Amino acid sequence: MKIIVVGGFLGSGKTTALIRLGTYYASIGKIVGIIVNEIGEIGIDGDVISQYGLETKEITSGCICCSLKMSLRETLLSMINNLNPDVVIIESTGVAYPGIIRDEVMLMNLSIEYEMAPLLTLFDGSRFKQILKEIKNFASQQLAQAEVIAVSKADLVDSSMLPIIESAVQQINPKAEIISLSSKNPESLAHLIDVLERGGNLNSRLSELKKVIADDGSLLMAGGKASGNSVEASGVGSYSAEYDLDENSLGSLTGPDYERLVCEIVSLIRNEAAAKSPDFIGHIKLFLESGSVLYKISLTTAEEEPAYDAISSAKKTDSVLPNLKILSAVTGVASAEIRGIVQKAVAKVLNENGILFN
Ligand SMILES: Nc1nc2c(ncn2[C@@H]2O[C@H](COP(=O)(O)OP(=O)(O)OP(=O)(O)O)[C@@H](O)[C@H]2O)c(=O)[nH]1
Ligand SMILES: [Mg+2]
Repeated sequence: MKIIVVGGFLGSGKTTALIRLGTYYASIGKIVGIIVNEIGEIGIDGDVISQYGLETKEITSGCICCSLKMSLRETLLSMINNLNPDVVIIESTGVAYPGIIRDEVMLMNLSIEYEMAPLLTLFDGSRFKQILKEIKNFASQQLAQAEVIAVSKADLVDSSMLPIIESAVQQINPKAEIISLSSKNPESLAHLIDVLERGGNLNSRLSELKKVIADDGSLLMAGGKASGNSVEASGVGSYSAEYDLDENSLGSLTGPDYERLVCEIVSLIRNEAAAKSPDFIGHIKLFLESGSVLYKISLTTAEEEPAYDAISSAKKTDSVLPNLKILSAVTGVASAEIRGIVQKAVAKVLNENGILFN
């Protein structure tokens, strides 16, 4: 069994990349299990990933590198027992230290033979400037233990900027192998898989690992600093919620109506959050299911317009009651404030459109 841990800040493209990795491994006959951790009580990525027919377990309401280490263990063990996967891909939250998750897995003494892929951390090339402005220290900590750093969304980065970003990232972590990644580009993904398949030596990782474990068994960050709570260190406020939508009041809404609705909600949240934190970065994501209509919409900076992610469903969704899930996690806005912003925006748009909700 191979275990791949994928880390990287909010909205850096982890889920998009792992869906493609998982689909690739499934297509060559491997049994694939995905574990995805979301910071809020309501998860969205698990729903999205399972739409692609991949076996997915979601861990919500906290971070598996801080408060939910036991949940990770239980989830991984039950996945091994029930699915017997060849490949397990673990997506951390965007506010986790991915190195700690890799270390936790290695300390679990799993009874079956496994190989850890090099620790992969994504760094969003398209938000390079904003990341350095808003969360330089936190992002550096995320990158510190990575073995492979993928400068993601390379298709959105000017080709003259790419080497500059790569060398800036290399300075933060001189030991890591730096690659560029566009999840839209099969060649780029093939290169990533190649790098992950090189595997690595478990013993040499274990000896590295011993350097980051304190005498009392607690984990240290690179540089000898105590790990602390990554969610607090990130300065990100977050809120997630799920709304059941009344089927009758949806009436004759069609695809374009839903598109307008979800766009309005996300834009309203962006505007209100930007009023408090003008340069925020993070991830505001919304997932809507109604009959055969299925949308995921994402926004990762204060300046961006909401963008749709096309979802080609492997599951039939007609039986699902209409519902809307939303997760907002942004820098510089307290969780209580983001909660108020989300609740107000959703209520305003649904009320204006005569949609009853719970
Ligand atoms: N152009 C482009 N967009 C991408 C790429 N990868 C991801 N995206 C977009 O970036 C947004 C965030 O992608 P996700 O895969 O949800 O990011 P994530 O890191 O899983 O986000 P969190 O789990 O919330 O931290 C979505 O709108 C994706 O479509 C890429 O390679 N190129
Ligand atoms: Mg994700």
